Amino acid sequence: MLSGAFMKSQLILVSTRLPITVSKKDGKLVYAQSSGGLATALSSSSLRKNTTWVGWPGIASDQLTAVDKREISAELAKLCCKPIFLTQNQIDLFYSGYSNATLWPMFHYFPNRTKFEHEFWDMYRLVNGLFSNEVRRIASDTATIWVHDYQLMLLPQALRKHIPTSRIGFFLHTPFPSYEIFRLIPERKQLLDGLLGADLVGFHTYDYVRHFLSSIQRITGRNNTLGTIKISGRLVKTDAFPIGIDYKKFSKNSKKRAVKNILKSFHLFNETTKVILSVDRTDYTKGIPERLSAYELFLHNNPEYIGKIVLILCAIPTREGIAEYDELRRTIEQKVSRINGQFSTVDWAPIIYKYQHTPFDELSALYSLADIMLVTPLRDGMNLVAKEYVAAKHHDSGVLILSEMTGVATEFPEAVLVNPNDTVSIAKAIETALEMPKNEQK
Ligand code: GDG
Repeated sequence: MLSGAFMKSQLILVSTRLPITVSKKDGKLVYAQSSGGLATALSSSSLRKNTTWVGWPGIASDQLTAVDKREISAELAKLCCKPIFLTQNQIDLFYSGYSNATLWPMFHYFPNRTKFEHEFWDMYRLVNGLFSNEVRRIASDTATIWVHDYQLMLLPQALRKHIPTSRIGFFLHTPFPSYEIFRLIPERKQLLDGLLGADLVGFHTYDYVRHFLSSIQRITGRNNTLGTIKISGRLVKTDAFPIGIDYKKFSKNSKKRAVKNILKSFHLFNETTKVILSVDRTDYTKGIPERLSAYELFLHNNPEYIGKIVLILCAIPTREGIAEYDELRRTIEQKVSRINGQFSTVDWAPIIYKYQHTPFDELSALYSLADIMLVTPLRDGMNLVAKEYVAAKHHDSGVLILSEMTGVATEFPEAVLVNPNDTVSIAKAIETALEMPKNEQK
């Protein structure tokens, strides 16, 4: 429960992306909801009074006139959001560069995909400084400032310097890797010092807390007492706060008439067709090609399911224009087309592939429809999709096949747990899920 005093004080949420993304179409500004775990998870907090959400609105300032910027600021102010405008060069080096080409792969245990460039780091520092200036402009001395994610690891320290009386929290949405991985980052010490500016540093799981404390000890030489680190008379607490979902939103939505109508419109699926669902951003950490190989193996091993099973693969566009992501999309599309070419009959295809954003009601209908939810990331901080499926199925039967490498696996031991690198065991898990008695599913 939040205390009364906290509820009245000023709360500033800071994340790289705002929950609203602005784009320009035919010269006009268009506003849309941002997709991804952080936006979904925080959207209910933003409804609290006296809250401002600070972040980048998703469009390069080079594309905007002064009038555009004023309009964006005014529109977003109605939603308690404050935009920070970034140039294309800043986005390339800070966002696509240090954040997504250095920290993201490293934090997900992909050191061989990691790029180290001095100019990425210089821009990371500069943009964290820009965020600090903007937050300072609106923060009172007693504000609670809640900084999110790996793109803003230097921000707690920068804010502490200028607003020492504020309360600063930091939450990491990705895994925090083991020391052996973290130590590979050239700027490891500066990143940790940045986080130590916070009063509270939160992670999804105790394993991530343990990894963080071990890096703190070995890189900065600071010890901790039960997760609390003492720094010149100040305490920095660390703990696990596994992120949740708006449970009612997902459990109730499946009962809505609009969602039921969408379900009815899926006339392709008769009672005997088994439906497997897969929903992720198209990111190499999510293990989509490996998942497809496992499904291909399942079809080889179980020809009796030909014509009776369908995999609905919802791949949501993300970080488009970055070579590795474009390459991943091509790999997925080649695999989908190979599997469909190999097994399709004139009136059936084993995979329905969507590379687009799915509206919320349709996503709810798909969760309701699915007999099996296939969540097999190679590494994932938490994974909200797994939680959403369980919530949507709360009165119904269904089976969640879940990667051991997700944060959510520590909370869902009842799921069918798999090693995402082991395609044979994923194919077997599909068989197990299909044969599982209804009462066990429930
Ligand atoms: C990061 C961490 C951590 C996705 N596609 C559509 C859509 N979504 C929604 C899902 C879900 C969210 O986006 C995805 O969240 P995840 O947790 O699965 O994954 P990331 O985006 O990688 O999130 C992750 C999370 O932050 C929170 O801390 O769990 O580990 O990587 O809510 O429903 N929603 C709609 N259409 C789509 O096409 N409506």
